[in-house]
Amino acid sequence: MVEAYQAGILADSGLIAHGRGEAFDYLIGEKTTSYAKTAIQAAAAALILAERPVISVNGNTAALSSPEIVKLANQLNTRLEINLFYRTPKRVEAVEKILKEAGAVDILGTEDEIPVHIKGLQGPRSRASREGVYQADVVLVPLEDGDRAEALVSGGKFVITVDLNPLSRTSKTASITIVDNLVRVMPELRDEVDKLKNKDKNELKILLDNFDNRKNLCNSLKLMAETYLCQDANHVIRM
Ligand code: PTJ
Repeated sequence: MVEAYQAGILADSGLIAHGRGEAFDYLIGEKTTSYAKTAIQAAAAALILAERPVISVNGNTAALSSPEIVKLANQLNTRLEINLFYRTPKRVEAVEKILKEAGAVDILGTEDEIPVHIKGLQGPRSRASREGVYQADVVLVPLEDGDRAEALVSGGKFVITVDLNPLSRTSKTASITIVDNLVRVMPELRDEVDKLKNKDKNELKILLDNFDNRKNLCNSLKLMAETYLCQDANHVIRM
C-alpha cells in the first residue's frame, strides 16, 4: 500500500482507511467468516441478475485487487468505472494505468469523459459516468465513503460494498455489505459467480430475498465480540 501511495494510486487518506480496515480484520481473525460467505453468495446472485451492473474502482481497490477486479468484470461482462473520492487527474491516470496493466480495456470515469453528476453530492465527489454508475441498476463499490453510498442508494441503486467495518455508514446503508478483506473477497466472489451463473433465475432471486443485510452486520459484529472480548473475559475470570 505504501508503494501504491508512492505511485500516486492511493490517496493519503487511503492509507489511513487501510489501517482502519486492518484493525477490524484482526477482530474477525483475518479470515472469511460464514457471514461474509453468505453475503458473498447474495452479492454474486445480485450481480448475475443485474441488467446493468457496474464495478466502481477507487484507489484502495485498484491497489489491492486490480487483477481480480478485471477478471470479475470480464466474467460478468460488467463495465469498470474509476470513481475517486479524492479525485485529481494524476490519480485517475495512475488508477487507469494499473487497471490497464491488469488487462482492462474498457474503462469508464477517465479524465477525457464528460461526467454527469449524482444528486445529493457536491464537487468532484458527485461525478459519475453516464454509461456507468449513472445508468447502473447494481453497483459493486468496495471501500466506499458513507455520503456516496447514501447518494447511490437514494438514487435507487442496489449497492454491494466490501467493508471490514460493520458499523460504518456505508456498511449500514448498502443493500449488501461483505464484512471481509477485499483481497479475500474477490477470489471467493469470482468462484461464487462461477457456481451460480447457470442457476435458474428464481433460485437466485430466492437467495437474494433471503439475505438480510442488517442481520448479517449484527452477526459479524457479534462474532467480533465473541471471538475476542468474551474469550478475554473468561480468561480474566479464570486468572
Ligand atoms: O481512492 P479514493 O480517493 O476514492 O479514496 C478511497 C477511500 C477508501 C480513502 C475513501 O473512499 C474513504 O475515505 O473511505 P472510508 O470512509 O475511509 O471507508 C473505507 C472503509 O473501508 C473503512 O470502513 C475501512 O474499515 C474499510 N477497509 C479498509 N481496508 C479494507 C476495508 N474493507 C475491506 N477490505 C480492506 N482491505
